[in-house]
Amino acid sequence: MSSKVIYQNYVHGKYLANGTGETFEVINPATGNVSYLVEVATESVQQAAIESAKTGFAIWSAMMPIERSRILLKAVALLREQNDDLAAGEVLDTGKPWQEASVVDIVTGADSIEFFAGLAPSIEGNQQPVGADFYYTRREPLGICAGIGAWNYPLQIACWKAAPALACGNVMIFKPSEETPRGAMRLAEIFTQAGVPDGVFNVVQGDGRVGAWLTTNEDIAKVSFTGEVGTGKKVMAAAAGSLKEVTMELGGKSPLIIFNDADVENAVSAAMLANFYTQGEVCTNGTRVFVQQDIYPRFIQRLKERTEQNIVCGDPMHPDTNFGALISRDHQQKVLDYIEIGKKEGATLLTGGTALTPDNAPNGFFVAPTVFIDCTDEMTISKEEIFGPVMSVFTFTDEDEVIERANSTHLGLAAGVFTQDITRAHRVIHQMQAGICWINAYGASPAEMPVGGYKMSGIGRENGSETLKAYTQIKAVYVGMQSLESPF
Ligand code: TXE
Repeated sequence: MSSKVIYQNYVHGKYLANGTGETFEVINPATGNVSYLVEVATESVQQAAIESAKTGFAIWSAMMPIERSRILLKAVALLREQNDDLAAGEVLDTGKPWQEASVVDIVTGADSIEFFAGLAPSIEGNQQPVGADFYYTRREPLGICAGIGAWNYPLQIACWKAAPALACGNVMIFKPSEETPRGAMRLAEIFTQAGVPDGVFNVVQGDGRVGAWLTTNEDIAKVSFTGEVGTGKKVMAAAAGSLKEVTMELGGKSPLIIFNDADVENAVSAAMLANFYTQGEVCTNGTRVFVQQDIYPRFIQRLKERTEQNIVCGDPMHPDTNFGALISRDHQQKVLDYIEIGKKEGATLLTGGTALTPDNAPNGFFVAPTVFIDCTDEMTISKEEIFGPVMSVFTFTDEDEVIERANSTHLGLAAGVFTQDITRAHRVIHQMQAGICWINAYGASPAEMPVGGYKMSGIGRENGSETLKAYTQIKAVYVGMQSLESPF
């Protein structure tokens, strides 16, 4: 019998036993040890979650939006009060540095809930006269929404999906990645503490099989999914069976373009942020760095120096650590395999390229911050999402060339441009086939800014007032003000 803590599924404002005792292990990526166990959402839990959501919806959707807003804002206050404890939980589940989690993960999750709580009372329909008659519209909630999360920003992703859904009067059944179950459970506890009625935010645990159930269940109106492109296709295909609406936040292989006139230090900062923040496990990462030929030597020199001098890899809870462990041993091996392919296909290692065993975390799943130069567009490491700390650097001559090369991918999540020429910056970024773009910046994603991909990188948006439309449906009501004419 394991001595580890066993968490359960969160249904109707409390933890619910799954009846079979079937559990899965959650590993701490920095130590390789089992942190805790979680019960899988069995059929009895799944059914309970649906019944609970129906009950919650009847109460929550009948509330005034301002009432929903008040309750959600109490949850925001609790998230911010509990920031450090919640952040520590994210570090233990993901292996990301405390330096990041303590200032980004919970903060950006709370920001999104705060943003949509503020919008809730402004959701309105419209009215237009039609002769003596008139029609009006109502924006009504969809009902039960499913959220399916990835493992790189667990609590933030749960918040970003719950915020617009709940603000609009929907309820959510959320399944976090099986790699990182903790954050969603803490969010559910906080929602209950804040006064969110039972059943409005339920958390079911398990792998793709539980996820697949969410995508096919007839009582679920919409699925919001974050994950790999391949999984996204399965989710969308499964959702088609019951005509669910979908939001797809998928992978990327995004370009970061550095022109000759760019500030070198800022450009190097962007390249490092876009490849080494969260040890490279960020969907919007600019993993294809295109550098114009004149600035290239200086850029490469500073990139190597700063990568080798300024990155502190180790125990992610240590305050000095700014580069943590990858999510699992399998993922570590997947990234190392890509590095070997890069070498085999002729790219040159500028720095990194191996696993790391830091003294203060010798058993964790670490890979060195890695930079390949002399890359060609045809290489595997130039085309496929690695989702680890592996940067591919290319040179280019002119603007038309780099635009064509940057867009030559089936993905289209993000893009960045560094130049002091303001007209060139906007001219180039407007031609990027990507949904999330930065000029002389990289990675910032405030709640006000809608984010989502072009092409195979996704459908729909998260954050931004745009996203409210994805969580309401329009009802038109025509009102006759006179006796009804009829030929019959
Ligand atoms: O994804 P997976 P991961 C992307 C990132 C990378 C991926 C990494 O670019 O590609 O996410 O996350 C569940 N039906 N983004 O490895 O394996 C599974 O249990 C239903 C993009 O977690 O696809 C997990 O909960 N669900 C993003 C979830 O899907 C299924 C930002 C994701 O798993 C399923 C962050 C199935 N058949 C990461 N199979 C963005 N664009 O914003 C698995 N799952």
